[in-house]
Formats: sequence, C-alpha cells, structure tokens
Amino acid sequence: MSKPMSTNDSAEPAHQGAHPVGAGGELHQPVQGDHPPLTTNQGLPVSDNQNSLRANPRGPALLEDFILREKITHFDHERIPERIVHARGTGAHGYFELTQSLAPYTTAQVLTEVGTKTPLFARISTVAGGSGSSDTPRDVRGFAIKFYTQQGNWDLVGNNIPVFFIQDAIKFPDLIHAVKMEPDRAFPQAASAHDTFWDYISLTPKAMHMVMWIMSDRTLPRSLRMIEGFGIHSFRLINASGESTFVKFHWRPALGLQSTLWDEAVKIAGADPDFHRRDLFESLTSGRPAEWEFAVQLFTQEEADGFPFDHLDATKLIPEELVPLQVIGRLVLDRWPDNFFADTEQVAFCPSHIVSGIDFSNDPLLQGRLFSYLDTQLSRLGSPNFHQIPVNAPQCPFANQQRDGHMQMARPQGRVAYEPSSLAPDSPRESPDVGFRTAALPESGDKGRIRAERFADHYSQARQFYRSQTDHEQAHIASALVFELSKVEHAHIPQAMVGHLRHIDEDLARRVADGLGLDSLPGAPTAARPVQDLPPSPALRIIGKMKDTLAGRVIGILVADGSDGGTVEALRAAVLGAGASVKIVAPKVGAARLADGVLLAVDGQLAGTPSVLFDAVAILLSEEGARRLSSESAAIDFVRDAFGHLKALALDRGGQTLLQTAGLRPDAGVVAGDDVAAFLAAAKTRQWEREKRVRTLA
Ligand code: HDD
Repeated sequence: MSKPMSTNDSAEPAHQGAHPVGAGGELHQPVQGDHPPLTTNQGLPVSDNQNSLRANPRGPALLEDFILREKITHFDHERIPERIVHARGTGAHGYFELTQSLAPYTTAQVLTEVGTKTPLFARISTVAGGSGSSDTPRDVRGFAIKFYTQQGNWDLVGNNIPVFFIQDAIKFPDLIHAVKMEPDRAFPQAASAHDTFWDYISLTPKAMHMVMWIMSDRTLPRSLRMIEGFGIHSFRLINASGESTFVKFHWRPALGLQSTLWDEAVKIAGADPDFHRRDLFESLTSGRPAEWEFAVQLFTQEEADGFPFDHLDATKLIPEELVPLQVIGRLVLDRWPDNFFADTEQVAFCPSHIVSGIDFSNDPLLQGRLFSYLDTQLSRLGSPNFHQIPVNAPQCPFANQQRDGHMQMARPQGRVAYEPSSLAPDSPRESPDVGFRTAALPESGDKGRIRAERFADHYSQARQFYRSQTDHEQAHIASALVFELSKVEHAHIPQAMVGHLRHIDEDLARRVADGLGLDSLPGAPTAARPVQDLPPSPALRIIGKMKDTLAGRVIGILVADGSDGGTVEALRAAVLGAGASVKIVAPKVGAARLADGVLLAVDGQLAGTPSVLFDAVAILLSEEGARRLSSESAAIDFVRDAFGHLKALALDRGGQTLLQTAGLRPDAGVVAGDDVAAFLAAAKTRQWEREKRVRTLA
C-alpha cells in the first residue's frame, strides 16, 4: 500500500518561497508578504485548498468533507436569474450636479439645490439578448439611473429612445415574448429579425412610431457615452403650494450622438462582443468620465390639451420645437464598480422609487411599470430585503417597522415593531410636512378596460419622425426594414408591414417593397384616425448631433516593420492632442521595427483588431510592408471596411498601395499620411458622400 501523501509532501515544503507542486499537480503560490488566511465561510482556516478529503490516495471522496461541500454548494448557487429584459448591461458610479434650480416647480431637493452633487449608479443595457449576448445588436438601449438623494432613492428608468412600442402595460409580456428568441427553437438571440417579432408588430399599429426609431441608427450606438437618454413618460413636478407641472426628462451626451453603420455593428459583434462595455471601462479607468446634460421639458395641463397628440401615450413624444429643452444639470459617470456582480448585476431599479416633489402621471404604461419592477426584484434577488444590498441601499437614513425576511442584514433593537406605539416614543413616525404626498388631483369618468380616443393616432408621429430624417438616415431606415423583414418566413407578415408603412410615407413603403421583391404595394390597413402632417423636427436626427470633435474617439494606426516612425509619431501626437486615443495595429503583437530601427509597441494584432473597432484609421506602411500585406486578407479587410464604413483614412504611399490592392479609389475622406490637419478634420465625421459609391441603399 502506498503511503498517503499530503499536499505539502512534495520535495520542498510549501510556504517557503518555492513553487512546490502538490500531489494534485497544482502549483502552490509562493508566499510573499502578509496574507490573510483562506477560511471557510464560518471563519475556519483551511489547510489545503487543492485536495478534497479521500479515503486513501486513489480512493473515493468522503461525504464528511464539509469544506468541499461548502465550496461547491456556494459555487452551484453563484448565478441569480438574469433579468427577463435588459439582461445585458454595463454599470458605473457617478454623480448628478444641478446647475439650474426648478424650485418654482418642485420641492424635490435633487432638483432645487444648485451645486449639490448627488451620488448615483447608472446601468445601460440592451433589451432582448441574454446577459452573455454581444453589445452591438440592433436594439433599444436601457438608460437607468439610481439617484441616492438625501430624501431617498429616485430611480429614473428610461431608454435611449423617447417613445415605446405599446401604450398599456398589459401588452408588455406579449411584446417581450414576441421579440425574445422563439420558444420552440431558442433563437434568434438578441435580434428582432424574426417571424414572431414582426408578426406581433404587424398586428400592433401603435408600435409604428417606435419601429421608425428602432430601424434608425439610434439602435446601433457607437458608444454608451454617445447615446441620448429619455425618461419617456410624462411625470409631474409638485411645488410647495401643491401645484403640478408636467415634465419629461432627457439626457444628452457631452460627446454628441453617434452611431455605427449596420454592417459595422455586425462585424463589431464578432471582433469584440464586449465593445461597449470595454469602451466605457477603458474610458472610466483611464480617467475620462462620461458625461451627459440633464434637460427637462416643462408644460402645463392647458398646453398639453393643445398638443395634437396625447402626452400620456408613451408612443408619442413632445417635439423639442414644441416644448424646448431646458438644461438644468449634468450627469457624470466616473467610477467603474469594484465588482460587476455586486453592483451592476444586483442593482434593482424600480420606477416606483420616487422622491417628494415628483409624482407619476396617468400614463397607463407607467402605471403598470410601478408594479412590475418591485415584483421582478423579489424573484431576481430572492428577498424583500434587496434594498439592503449596498448598491440599492439609500445613502440617507431610512427606518420603518418592516422586519425579518430572507437575508435580513439589519438588527433592529427593542420590542416594538409597529406604529403607533407608546412603548417606543423614539421609533420612526410619519412626517406630514416632508413625507411623500400623492398630488391631490380630481379623477372622474367611467371605470372600464378602455383607452383615450386620441391614443388611436398611430401613424402621425411615425411619419413626422421619418420625414424629419436626412436622406442618408431615411435610406438606413428603409434598408433596415428590408433586412429585418427579409428574415421573416411567413410572406403575409412583410406584406402587412409594408401596408402600415404606406400610412407613414408612400416612398418608404415603395422602397421596402422593392427591396423585398414584392410585385406590388399591398393595401394599407384602415387607420383608426386620419394621419396628420406634423411639422418636421430636426432634433430627431442623428446626423447633425455628432459633435465636431475627436474627443472620446479612437483612431487605429496600421503599421508593419519598416513603417516611417516620424509619420506615425506626428499623427499619433496630433490625434492625442485632439482628445482621441490611439491604438497601434500591426501584423505581430508586441512591437513593430520601424524604418529607423526603433521598436514601436503594438496594441493589437491585425487579424484580431479590425478597423471596425476605430472611428478613423491611418495606414502607414513602407512599400515592402504594403507588398507583404497585400496578400493578407485581414489587411485588405482593414482598409476595405474602413472605406466602406465611411471613415477617414490617412495613407502614406504604402497605405495607398493597400487601398489600390483592395480595389478602392480615394475620395475627399482619404488624405495623405503626413497631412495631419486634414486627417483631424476628416476624422471628426463620417464621409457621407461616399456612401452611394459603396452601398446600394433600399
Ligand atoms: Fe422595463 C427592466 C426600461 C416598460 C418591466 N426596463 C428595465 C430596464 C430598463 C427598462 C432600462 C433595466 C433596468 C436595469 O438596468 O436593471 N421598461 C423600460 C422603459 C419602458 C419599460 C423605458 C417603457 C417606457 N418594463 C416596461 C413595462 C414593464 C417592464 C411596461 C412591465 C409591465 N422592465 C420590466 C421588468 C424589468 C425591466 C421585467 C426586468 C429587470 C428589471 O425590471 O429589473 O420588471
């Protein structure tokens, strides 16, 4: 019988600075400096974290091994249910700073105390995909903020699109079941391009306005730092006299609004599924906070009565041209969470988390949401005590007589857990003066499963949105519809959709029908109300909201052995000076040996770092380098995609050779490698003029 060996029975005893190999083959870490003992969850120091307890060296494991059982049991329960929607999200800490007081309208201190920095946690998400899905599918982005105000937590749980698909919360499960992967086959993941989604939508005329938004490039953001955010619903602000003013909340990115192109987003998903998460991580951890303006639209009941739509209908927006935005503060995200699970996964947003001075409106979608979120947190986080998890806990005092429950962390003292009581005069009591009061507003009318008549105008704002877009944006919407509907197997569904499009814009319907190869235009369904021609709203465009800056953007420079160091350095310095960051790409990771013999550190290997990851590119190669890369498909793709995605290119002679090899002719967005000023100017925008040369748009 062989002699039983403990882990430390190797040639050298462990914990003496060497790297002894245990009987299990694991390398023991050398001991450097002080370290806390590894313990069980009960605090018992563990002597051996490599071997489970066995009857003999080659014998069975023993049930007695409570250390093994504790460790594996905990591991088995590490995952909690992912969110039914918005499962894929990225979060960060930051603060809100008020710059203009809304004191005439509200008692909410977060909106009246200018200069106060209110801590917050933000989570930005896609909607349809699972938590491990990629960052760049065509999808709405959730934009949820938890303000830790001194009067309690306020959650503003919005999206990057100011309208929604449906008007009544009772339809939310149907909508989500339709868009999520189909239940019999469990695909497609994170995609609306399938039968069940378009079937449901084609039977839901009220979704047409949102459809215009999701088919636009708004759902293909370049960066989470470059999206707008909207509270969507009308809320109420309540002032000290109890007067009410309606409000809509908006976030506007300091870096401007920017999207990718569809083909680009698809390729990014393969090149870097974590593209948005990594972008925010790199930005925040390198000291570049993400920032948004906070703006409000304020309006009275009388003004609302004059709108050509019902503002309580979440499928409608209030054009900025009708009610201008007032900027009242800024949101800064400046701290990446220490631990993803602790904060980003466990954060629990509820639209019902509100503060005094703000109140809900009668929007029926909002009213349903007030129920759903608290309910979902109970099953997702497993306990009514989820408010005690640090990321969810208020940062102001909070106290009541709620007690016990799963995972209770608090240790309330005394015998009184009720109110009123005479036994504990210092126990928490209600505060009639500062406590939350629902606005006392008259309600009348007949009870029933009913909807306001004006909610039935389903097409006017869809038309307004489409007709407000530039030619390029209209073409992208048409192409997106063609792509999505081409994936639908049942022919009657695209037909029905094109019928709806005829109410929005006859030309759009024709373009989509043509792209789908339909012989004739299907008939339009009967519209419940006449379609209004609302004035175009330029604020609804993306083009024009991209800021004339390189700040926050990333430039890729492709080099190889033999590239000219002076040109690379001049370009890099100028780009960094303009506030962008630079990544050097080369055939081999590590370093490239430049013409002068200097070794240039490389950030990414060519095949794994395609040009879709950059906002603009420079290709700086010696003739020999260009000749070698001319037979590399990754290099040809690099230049072809940058060109096809309408990016600026700075090319020296070697770069031009590669361009020619790729079969491309230069245009105004292709500048000389040493013309730094021209490159900086061109890189701030997309080369829209090029689009008709490289892509047939529906
Ligand atoms: Fe919702 C999550 C935004 C309608 C039910 N929703 C969720 C999140 C965002 C939104 C950003 C992710 C929060 C996070 O990061 O944890 N939802 C919206 C917007 C809506 C909307 C802007 C319409 C204007 N949602 C909506 C309705 C219902 C829900 C009508 C149900 C009746 N939403 C939920 C939910 C989720 C959720 C099931 C899933 C995870 C969670 O709540 O915490 O309760």
